[in-house]
Amino acid sequence: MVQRLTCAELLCSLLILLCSPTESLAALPQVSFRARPDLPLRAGSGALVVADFNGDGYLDIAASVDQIQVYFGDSKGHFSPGPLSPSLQGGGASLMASGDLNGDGTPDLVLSDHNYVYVMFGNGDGTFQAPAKYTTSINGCYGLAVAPLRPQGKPDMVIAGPTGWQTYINNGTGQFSTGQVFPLAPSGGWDVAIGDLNGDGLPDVVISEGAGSRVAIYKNTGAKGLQLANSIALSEAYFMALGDLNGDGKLDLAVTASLAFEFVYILFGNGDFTFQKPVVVKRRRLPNQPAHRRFQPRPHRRLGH
Ligand SMILES: [Ca+2]
Ligand SMILES: [Ca+2]
Ligand SMILES: [Ca+2]
Repeated sequence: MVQRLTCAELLCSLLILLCSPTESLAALPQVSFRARPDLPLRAGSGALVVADFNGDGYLDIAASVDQIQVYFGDSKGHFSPGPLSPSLQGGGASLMASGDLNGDGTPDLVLSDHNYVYVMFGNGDGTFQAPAKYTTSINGCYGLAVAPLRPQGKPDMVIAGPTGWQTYINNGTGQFSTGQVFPLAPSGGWDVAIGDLNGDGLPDVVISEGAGSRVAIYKNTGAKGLQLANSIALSEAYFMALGDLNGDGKLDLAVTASLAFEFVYILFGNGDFTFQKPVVVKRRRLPNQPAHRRFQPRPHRRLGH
């Protein structure tokens, strides 16, 4: 959950920088950025995730290529290449998340190549153990997130995929069993966001349905698991982030509309699984940026192919 909130804060900052502010967003605090220190990545790097992988107190970056490459941070915005670890057979991962899955104090990795979900335990020095593979109940994986869904529990996994979404429950040692499975038709689930939407201390789950043009909000009831609490029609709702964008203490939801990222929906939360009417923020093209930088839909591959 920490990682998702960090992403949300980053998305909020990027929105302010990139987008034409509407009346509602104009009240947000203005931010500025120093010149960016670009980090050259190994060719073919797919997914990235941020955590302190060597325990020195500074956030690091793990990038998935044919191997897992860690870049150690110095807290000043500089990163230096660290060790490599074997990654997934046949190539890198397209999706990554991080959390301490086995409770040893070291961040671990969750990865997916869109077909399977993999867990790699961290060794505490920037290297990782060989991946353990999990077959999904939803015919693959389009989006994933990691957070403890149960009080005092170790992080669980939530996966969205071609035929719906599901949870994997952590037994406390980083071994997972299939939890709840929610079929979604016709488009399945696209992305996952986890956060406490009603302030009861239990993380709730939001699933975007991509071409299904809906986001569905599931309440974490504790003993009775996750239950649908609300669904909101949003045309082509793809990638999401949760964060408190207006500082009222209630989580808000940012959703990219279409795979071309042409605009973003901002939904200010009411703290009870409902949201205010979406604010639509159009993307503003930066100088020297191509007119269209379209992202290709993720391949819809079936298991075993
Ligand atoms: Ca570090
Ligand atoms: Ca660990
Ligand atoms: Ca808010």
